[in-house]
Amino acid sequence: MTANTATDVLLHKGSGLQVVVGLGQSGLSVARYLANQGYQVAVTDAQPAPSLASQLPTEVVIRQFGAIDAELLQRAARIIISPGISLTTEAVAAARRAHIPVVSDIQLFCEACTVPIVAITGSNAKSTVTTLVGQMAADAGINVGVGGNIGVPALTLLDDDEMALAVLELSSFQLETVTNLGAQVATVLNMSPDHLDRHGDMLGYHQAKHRIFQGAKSVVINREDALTRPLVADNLPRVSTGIHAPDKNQYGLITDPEGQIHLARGTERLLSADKLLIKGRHNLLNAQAALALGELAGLPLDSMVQTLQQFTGLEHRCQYVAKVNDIDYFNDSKGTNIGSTMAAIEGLGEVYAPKDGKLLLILGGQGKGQQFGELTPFINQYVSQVLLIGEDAKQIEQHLRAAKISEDVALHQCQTLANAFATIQQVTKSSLSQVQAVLLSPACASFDQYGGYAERGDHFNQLVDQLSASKQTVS
Ligand code: UMA
Ligand code: ADP
Repeated sequence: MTANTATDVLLHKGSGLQVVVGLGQSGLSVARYLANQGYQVAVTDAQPAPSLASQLPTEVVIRQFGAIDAELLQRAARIIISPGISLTTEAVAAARRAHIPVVSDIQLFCEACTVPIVAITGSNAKSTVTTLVGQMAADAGINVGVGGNIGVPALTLLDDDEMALAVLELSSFQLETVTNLGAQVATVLNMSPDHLDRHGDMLGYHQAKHRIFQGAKSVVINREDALTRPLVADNLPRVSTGIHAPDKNQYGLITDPEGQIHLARGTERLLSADKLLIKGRHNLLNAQAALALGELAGLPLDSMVQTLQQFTGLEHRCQYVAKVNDIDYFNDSKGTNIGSTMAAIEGLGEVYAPKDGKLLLILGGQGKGQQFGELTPFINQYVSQVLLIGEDAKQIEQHLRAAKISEDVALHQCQTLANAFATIQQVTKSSLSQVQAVLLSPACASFDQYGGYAERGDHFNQLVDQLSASKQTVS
């Protein structure tokens, strides 16, 4: 699939130094890819001894670790920046001022990729929808590559010569240095504040996300969120998703007189919502997005509907863990921004409210510059106890109080998840708390206390297991 002829190699050797900034997963994939293409490659990373250095190809001899090497960047013909590194990092900003091109691994990928690309971004639901579309393509017998922000560096997909379709989850960090992606179909699934510490404000974040539409052949938009519409290219084929009955050839929901909800395309009922294993209104939108993307990528509708019925969802996304002492525990550690936490509170809150049940919400970590007061209406409606953890816990409490959190909601500063579990045992002793479910949906990054959301979610699951085991020992 990749252009890697002897002539290319010769050409590349003369095309100047390629400097890879950041030696994480994506930096390693870039260094390998470019070295394999015959480029002269250098790598720099702020860590003194990045753990992936031992996996670099031997041809990569220039390795500057311990700081991002500003002088090396000034010698670059092109810089390939890792998504976790901000363009405002001084050495990178100086190189840009010197008119040295700065691109991401995704730019290299789309320039080399010869098969159609399904490109997916959004504040939330990216991994869920990307996995679903990938599964739909695989079930339809297509050799599909699934990668990007989901954890498989995009360039590694090019190793498969037989790949016929690429499904990419893309973050705003990856998109901010991508030009003319040229996807077969592109979407911004939804937009709510996230990564504002990196993008400055919602406008900067929106601009980065919307680069996904550059050169797209078709688009999927979310009718519930005007910020998902491309600002240009109104003439492109487009399919929309939403919570109301859809127009012809669009996706939406149709509710029977008996109250049964169906996923629908135009007037055609495709599947009743209770056949889906992933629950909540947000997942009905996610299922539609996957169908619409699949349709524009040429996947057969019948087969996609079959896949939907098998899909059990991903770990750490409103994942049911266990029932202990009559309380359900849910791990939504991937709820790392207020938009996802709102969806989780509303989705689960609606399940327990008819039984007079309330949620106990564990919130906190690194706040990323978000306005947590926006959670207050959801908390006031569905939550009776909020347990705060992590480095921005105090600030989150201030935001919630400033936004008039109800006096019926108790706030507890717990600092750590382990302390939170001690508090859970205290507060749930009283039936007055009304708590029927514990929800970890922190609306924050985890890096102050954990290696990532998965580690935080695993710790939560482990604490639930311990609680369950201690209960069995006592009884
Ligand atoms: N580094 C520096 N200076 C800095 C910051 C980082 O030198 O200022 C170095 C670190 O020392 C480290 C390397 O850069 O060695 C890490 O690079 P990275 O943070 O870009 O991480 P990768 O391992 O390359 O993983 C990246 C994505 N990470 C981020 O965007 C932060 C992964 O998304 C992605 O799966 C992977 O590429 C493959 O495409 C993770 C993520 O957290 C899951 N994404 C964010 C999110 O989903 O919210 C956007
Ligand atoms: P991403 O890859 O964008 O982070 P995930 O599929 O991993 O998305 O889900 C992240 C979080 O967002 C989870 O906590 C999940 O419960 C929540 N979520 C899933 N779909 C939606 C949606 N349509 N709107 C808001 N939140 C959602």
